[in-house]
Amino acid sequence: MNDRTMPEHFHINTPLLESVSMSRRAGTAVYLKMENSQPSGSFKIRGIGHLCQQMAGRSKGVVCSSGGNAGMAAAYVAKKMGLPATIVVPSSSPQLVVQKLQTQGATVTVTGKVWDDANAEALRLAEVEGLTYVPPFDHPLLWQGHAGIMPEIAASMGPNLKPGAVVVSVGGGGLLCGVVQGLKELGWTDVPIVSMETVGADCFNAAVKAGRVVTLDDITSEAKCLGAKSVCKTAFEYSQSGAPPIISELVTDRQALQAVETFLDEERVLVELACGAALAAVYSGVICRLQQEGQLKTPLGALVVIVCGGSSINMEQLNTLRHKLHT
Ligand code: PLV
Repeated sequence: MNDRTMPEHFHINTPLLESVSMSRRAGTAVYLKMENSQPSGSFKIRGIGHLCQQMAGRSKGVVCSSGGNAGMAAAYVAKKMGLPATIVVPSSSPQLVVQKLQTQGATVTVTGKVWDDANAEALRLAEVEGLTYVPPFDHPLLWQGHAGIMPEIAASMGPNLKPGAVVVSVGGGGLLCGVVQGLKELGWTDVPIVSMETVGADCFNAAVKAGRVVTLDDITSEAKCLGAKSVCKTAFEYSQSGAPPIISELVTDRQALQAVETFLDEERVLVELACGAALAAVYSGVICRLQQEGQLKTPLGALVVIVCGGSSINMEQLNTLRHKLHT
C-alpha cells in the first residue's frame, strides 16, 4: 500500500450505547463503548494500527506475540499494509483463534504455555528474521493509539456529561495506559478507573498489592487474553500516581463467564472472557460495592464500560467454558 492509499487509521469510531438493563442493575446510567465492533474484533486495533503505521511502513513484515486479539489486530493491519504477519501464540490460546489468524492470512506459530513464552519467541524471530516486533501492550505508541478512545467517548456523551467512572479489563495494562492518557488529555484526571482482572490472571492487582511489579508463577485463569505474568511498568506507575485514581478489582472466571452469558442474553452480543471481566463489574455488583465502601461516589453519574471485545469465542467455545466453569 503506498502513502496515497494508506488510511488515516485502521480502527473505526465505535458506538457508545446506553444499556437500560445494565443501568437498572447498577442503579446508575451505564454506557457501553462497543469496541467489540472494531474490524479485528477488539480495541487492540487502535494501538496496533497506530504503531504499525509509525514503525512498519518499510518493514519486511511484522511479528506479534499475543493471547489472540493483539495478533488479530496485527494480522488485519499487516494485510491492509501489504505486509506478511507472523503471530506467535501460546498453546493456551484456543484453536479457534489460530484458525481465525490463518484466515486473516497470518503465519501462526504456537510456542510455550503462556503469553510470556510466546513473547520470547516473537522477540527472537524479530531479531533473526529482521521483522518489526509488535508488542501487544507495552509500548508508548500503543497507548497513544488506545488513548483516542476517550475523546471519542467524550464526543458521544456531549458537552454536558462526564463519566462518573470508566471500567476497563487489564491484561498487560496497555488499554489501561491508553485510558489514563486519554483522561489526562481531556483534563479528566478526577475520573476514577475501575480496572478488572480475573483471579489467576491478576498481575496488575498483584503489583498494586505488592507495591511493585511482580511476576505471577502461572496463569490459572481461563481468560487467556488477560494472561500476562507481569503488568507493564507504566501501568503500575499510573496506579501509584492517583490522577486519575485507579481502583483494582478481581472477579472469578465463573463471574466473568456469567457476565458473558448475561450480556449475550440481554444485549445480544457475544464477547470473550477477557471482556466478561469488565462486564462483571456491573453484573457481579462490584460497582455497587465500591459505592457502599465510599471508593466511588453516590450518585455516580455515567458509568462507561469499555466492551473490549475479543475473538476467542463462539458457541462451541462458550459451551466448553460453561462445562469447565459451571460444574
Ligand atoms: N490481550 C492481549 C494480551 O494477551 C492479546 O495478545 O490479545 N480485552 C481483550 C479482549 C484483550 O484481548 C486484552 C489483551 C485485554 C482486554 C487487556 O488488554 P491489555 O493487555 O492492554 O491490558 C496476553
